[in-house]
Amino acid sequence: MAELILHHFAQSPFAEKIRLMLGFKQLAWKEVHLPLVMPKPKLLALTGGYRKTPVLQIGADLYCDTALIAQIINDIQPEPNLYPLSCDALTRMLSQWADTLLFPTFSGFNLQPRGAEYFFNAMKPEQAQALIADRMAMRGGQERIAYEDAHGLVIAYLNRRNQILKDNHFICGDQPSLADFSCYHPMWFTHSQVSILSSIFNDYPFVQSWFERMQSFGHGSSTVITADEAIAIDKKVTPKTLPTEKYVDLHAIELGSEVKIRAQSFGTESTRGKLIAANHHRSTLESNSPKVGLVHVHFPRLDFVLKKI
Ligand SMILES: N[C@@H](CCC(=O)N[C@@H](CS)C(=O)NCC(=O)O)C(=O)O
Repeated sequence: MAELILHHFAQSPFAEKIRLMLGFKQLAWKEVHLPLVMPKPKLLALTGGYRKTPVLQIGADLYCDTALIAQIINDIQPEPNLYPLSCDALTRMLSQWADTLLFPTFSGFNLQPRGAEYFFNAMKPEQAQALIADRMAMRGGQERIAYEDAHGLVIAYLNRRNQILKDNHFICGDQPSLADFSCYHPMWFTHSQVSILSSIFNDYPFVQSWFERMQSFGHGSSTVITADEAIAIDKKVTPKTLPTEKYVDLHAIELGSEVKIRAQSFGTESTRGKLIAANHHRSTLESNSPKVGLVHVHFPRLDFVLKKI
């Protein structure tokens, strides 16, 4: 089986979403520990510019964003299925909602003002300052959702989730699916990084027992390697042959054009390369540099902006 290398750091909720999936699928994987803030020269050499956490590397193929990484892991190890047939579209929609709305709402709750004090006090002051400045810049200067608003929303969302989980073991029914992992990681951050706020969950017993069921999947088995070792693995191979499929052109950009691609919001640094494939779900850029050789960098189509250079 292809060797999975996850570039991530321990405190990252989006990385936890993937670590837990790797446990759910009982996979073995390698991990490269990333710095929490820029600069990340070795990651950027591989991705051509994408900086977020996590990134999945398989040889000379780099997969950006957990929406795509989840699909790749499921393709490699289809059972247990993250997209059960009975709720394939629903679980994808709920997952996108959780990653783009539930997560920032929880961040507003987790990181102001008691939670922030608790979280940042665990670091050296200069580390805390660097992290705050880095994430402010990633938000383009936009403030987090205010604590009072976030708190009210978190309660409303927990109430709804508690109702769903009263009659179901998982969010879409009896089986875990993608949406469970996306709803899990913001709550995991509260429990693991700002446990001073965890008492908010006490009123939601069905959410709590669901959380414990999810947590019991674990992380599979992993081995730590360095970023240089990951680059050496990449340089030994060429990217996987792309599947023969129709190019889905949504932007009137011909295949083979030089393009840049970036996340729609939060961390909008772009990746440049040659557009070599795109279907409804993902686009693929090819780039070639002396540092990492020929790589294919893959992005989800949803929530990403594609432009011809
Ligand atoms: N939509 C992205 C979000 C990833 C994300 O925002 N990750 C955070 C860490 S949890 C991040 O990149 N922070 C800045 C960094 O690590 O450089 C995904 O699903 O992968």
